[in-house]
Amino acid sequence: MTATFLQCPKTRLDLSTPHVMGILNVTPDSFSDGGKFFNPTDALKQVEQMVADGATIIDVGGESTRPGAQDVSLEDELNRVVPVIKAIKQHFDVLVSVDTSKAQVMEQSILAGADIINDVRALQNEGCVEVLAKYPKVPVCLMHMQGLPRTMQDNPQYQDVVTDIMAFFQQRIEVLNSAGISSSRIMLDPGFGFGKTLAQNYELLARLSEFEALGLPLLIGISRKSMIGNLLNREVNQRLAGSLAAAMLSVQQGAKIIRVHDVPQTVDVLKVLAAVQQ
Ligand code: 9MG
Repeated sequence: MTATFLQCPKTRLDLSTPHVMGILNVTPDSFSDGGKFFNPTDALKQVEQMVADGATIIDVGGESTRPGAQDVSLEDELNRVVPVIKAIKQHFDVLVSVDTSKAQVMEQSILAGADIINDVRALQNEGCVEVLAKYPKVPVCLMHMQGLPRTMQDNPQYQDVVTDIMAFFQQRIEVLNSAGISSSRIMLDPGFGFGKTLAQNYELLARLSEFEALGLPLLIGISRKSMIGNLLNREVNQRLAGSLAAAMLSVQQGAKIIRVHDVPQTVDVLKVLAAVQQ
């Protein structure tokens, strides 16, 4: 049975109903909204809107993870995310996750008030497991990625996309458990678009319910991604309908947190689904 709540530093997140995580990229170059919320005032306005629209988590990211993205220095990433996390926690009653793969950014973000760590590299970078082990109330999302953002779409290969990702998760869960990080703090994310072909992404979406066997909450990010654009032949700003369909299919198969750009529309879709499921 998958856990029905997630313990965060100051609250318990009830997972009996799905949550919408609003994306806040404080980067100049993210694929969909790069540069839009780089200025802290614009960032806070966007947070206010996402919270009003029903987001219960805001995912703050200071490094673009789109295919081909350039690395960001530690100093730049800290300067981007830490003041924004502090300001969000000061002004809004909302959970904040930080999307980072750097141990120092994780630690400074936690000290600034971040509730959740979201790592597309699943805590594989040096020092990350140790930082999480030091803060026993902070949960973490481990995402699967084959390769690295700059080259991950070159020629992704799997024997079986679901089985291979499950094996990766099992291995990472063991590493974290051995370091003292209990499974009750771990969420999993198969990493749509991160080292996967179009066919592999849709196979993953079709078979998402198989991850329930691991018994940990699933977080899903498909919003406006290329797997929508390439299937439908749509530019980034025309991918709403495809993203909503993917969100609904994910929640129907057990996903607990949906990471999105379009908060109010996703909240509506999940309300319709909940009405049917009741
Ligand atoms: C930061 N980021 C970009 N895409 C993502 C996804 O699909 N999942 C998670 N957890 N983080 C993501």
